[in-house]
Amino acid sequence: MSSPEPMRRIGLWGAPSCGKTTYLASLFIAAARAKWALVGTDSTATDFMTANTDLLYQRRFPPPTFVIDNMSWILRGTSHRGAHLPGAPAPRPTTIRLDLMDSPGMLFGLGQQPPEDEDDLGYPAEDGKGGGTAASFDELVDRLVGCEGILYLYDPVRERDMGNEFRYFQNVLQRIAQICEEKGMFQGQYLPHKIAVCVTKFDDVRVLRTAYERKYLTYDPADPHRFPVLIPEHAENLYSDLLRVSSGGGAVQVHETIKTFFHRRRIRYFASSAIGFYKDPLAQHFQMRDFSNVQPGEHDDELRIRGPIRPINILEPLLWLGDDGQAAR
Ligand SMILES: Nc1nc2c(ncn2[C@@H]2O[C@H](COP(=O)(O)OP(=O)(O)O)[C@@H](O)[C@H]2O)c(=O)[nH]1
Ligand SMILES: [Mg+2]
Repeated sequence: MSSPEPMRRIGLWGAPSCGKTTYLASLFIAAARAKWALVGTDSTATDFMTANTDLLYQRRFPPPTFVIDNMSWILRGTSHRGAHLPGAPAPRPTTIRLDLMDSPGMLFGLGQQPPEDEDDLGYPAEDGKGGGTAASFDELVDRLVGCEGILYLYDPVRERDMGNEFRYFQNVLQRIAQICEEKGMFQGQYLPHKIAVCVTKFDDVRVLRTAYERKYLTYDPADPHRFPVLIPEHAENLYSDLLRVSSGGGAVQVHETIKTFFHRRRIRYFASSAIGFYKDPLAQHFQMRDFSNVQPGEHDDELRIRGPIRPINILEPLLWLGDDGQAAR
């Protein structure tokens, strides 16, 4: 009889408003569809998931979160790794712990105070809870260091407008590196972690068009809707192309830094969407001229989701990170 794998820990990390909460809200849906159970580790985590998943079903996005979220969920399912190969290991029960690292304080670590005009960084200036403290920063970085895998969400749409990704990223990464140095965790020049670099909002017109124009797309012949699928070999190209068109230009440096600090066998690129594409119910297939699943609200300026939720690549990065068999030694 096969014994259960030890629990793998994954930290979910990304700049404010890159889509972490929406990612989590759709994870419950994506996981259930793939027969993976997602369970909160306490009632705060469960209530958060219930409320945000419910909002998605109401075709609304979760509200912004400005407080420090110290929440975790456990993903339970069966790993079929290599099932298609001869002599494959038997499917085995798998348990993955997902920690949300979501704090404005991540940006301003080491006791720095947020600048006066926070608006350009995506937080309300009047929010007293949003500033972050040295303790919260250190605590969250410590938790990231303690994970085997890091799910790093990158929002190309936000970056195009704000252009502060590198500033945000390097602040956290340098601290992670320092702690790993102190603890003797480096493996040669590399951090020991796996990192899934995940471009969010794949359904956004600007993101999908880039992939389409560069010929990075295909579709699954078994999919009756013929929704576009990113060719896995092009996932890194899409990420790097999107970085190059971002407003600050500094975002390109994030990619270089990832490749400097993480072993290439421990990096994988994905493009995900929490909500998926819209398909006109009367059309036979997905249509390139009308696929946006987001629309303005009729009575307010809150964005609404237009059609059914079809999460794309939401569970996949977690399963890759949670798989201990591929990490380079
Ligand atoms: N088009 C699209 N927009 C998204 C998606 N996920 C999030 N968003 C948008 O990004 C905003 C911020 O997302 P949120 O999850 O709150 O980011 P967080 O601050 O990282 O938790 C949402 O209000 C949506 O407008 C997605 O999959 N597709
Ligand atoms: Mg949030």
